[in-house]
Amino acid sequence: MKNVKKPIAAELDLFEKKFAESVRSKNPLLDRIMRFIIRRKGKQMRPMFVFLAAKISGGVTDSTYRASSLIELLHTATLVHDDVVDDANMRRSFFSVNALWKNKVAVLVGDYLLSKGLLLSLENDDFQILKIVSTAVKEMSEGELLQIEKTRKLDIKEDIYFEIIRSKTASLLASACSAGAWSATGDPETAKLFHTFGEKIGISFQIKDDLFDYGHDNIGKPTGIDIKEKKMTLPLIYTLQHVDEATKRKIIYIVKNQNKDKHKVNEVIEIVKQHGGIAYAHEKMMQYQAEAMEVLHRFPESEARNAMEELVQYVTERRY
Ligand code: 2DE
Ligand code: MG
Ligand code: MG
Ligand code: MG
Ligand code: MG
Repeated sequence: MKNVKKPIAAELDLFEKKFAESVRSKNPLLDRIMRFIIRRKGKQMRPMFVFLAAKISGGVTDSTYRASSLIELLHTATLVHDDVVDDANMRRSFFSVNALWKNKVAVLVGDYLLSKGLLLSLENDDFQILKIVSTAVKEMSEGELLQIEKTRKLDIKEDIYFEIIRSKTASLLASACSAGAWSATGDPETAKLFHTFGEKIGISFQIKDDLFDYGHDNIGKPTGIDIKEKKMTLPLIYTLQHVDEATKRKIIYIVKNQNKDKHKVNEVIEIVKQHGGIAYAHEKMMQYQAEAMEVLHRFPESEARNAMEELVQYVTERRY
């Protein structure tokens, strides 16, 4: 990550200050929670995508800073809401907002972050960027709902899986790259290319996240949570299509009825490993990454492009 941050180190520093300012609140409870969120910040990959996309396509402007704050505000809002939707107690190796302050507060905190993002853009007439990012948030909500609907029926084929991850995860990364490019150029073609690039990265990002759940390359994340939530992801979807009827019935039974039993869940994970589910998902992830690189290589080589390449590699090589 050192080389990724090098060409945008000053920008990331300033971003961090601006972001912290942008969530400040006079309400003591909100202020306390905002401080908590800032202290527990993640890897901040999305701002990196925004700044690098801007650098590659023309150069960082004032609007690039607002774009990265908008993206991070909405990203944070969706995570806070996601943990409510998923009933998750942990986020970034610590307690989630809903675990500490309960669902009611978490929903409102997400709303607060969302409205802060909207205001930041509107107050500065960043209409096109707001349109790019709001489209992504709409798609994320649709993706989450599609996931809930399909999860209930335990009926997910590969094409639906890709539709879900494209909308719930890739759309935001696509909009981060696209907004970054737009802030630098105001050019629809460049913004569109970066949208495609970000979408491919986002898909490989979520496949990686789903692989973690099977213990692949994982040094810090809990495993088996997706099965516990009856969430069928690519390794399992592939496996179900390549095992005999009896094994298929057994897996479905465990996911449906024994998904809280850690031993049974581990049994499913083992079957998935044995039948090449991990290898297949890994191959797909690398395929999307290669396609993303192809798009990136339409831009001339530069320090920023090299950094972006490294960031792209990091998405699939990270261990947590
Ligand atoms: C992560 O999925 C995807 C999250 C998108 C959530 C979007 C929501 C709409 P995961 P992890 C809930 C929010 C709408 C707003 C704020 C207006 O697989 O493993 O659950 O990180 O990811 O929990
Ligand atoms: Mg979740
Ligand atoms: Mg979720
Ligand atoms: Mg996950
Ligand atoms: Mg995740």
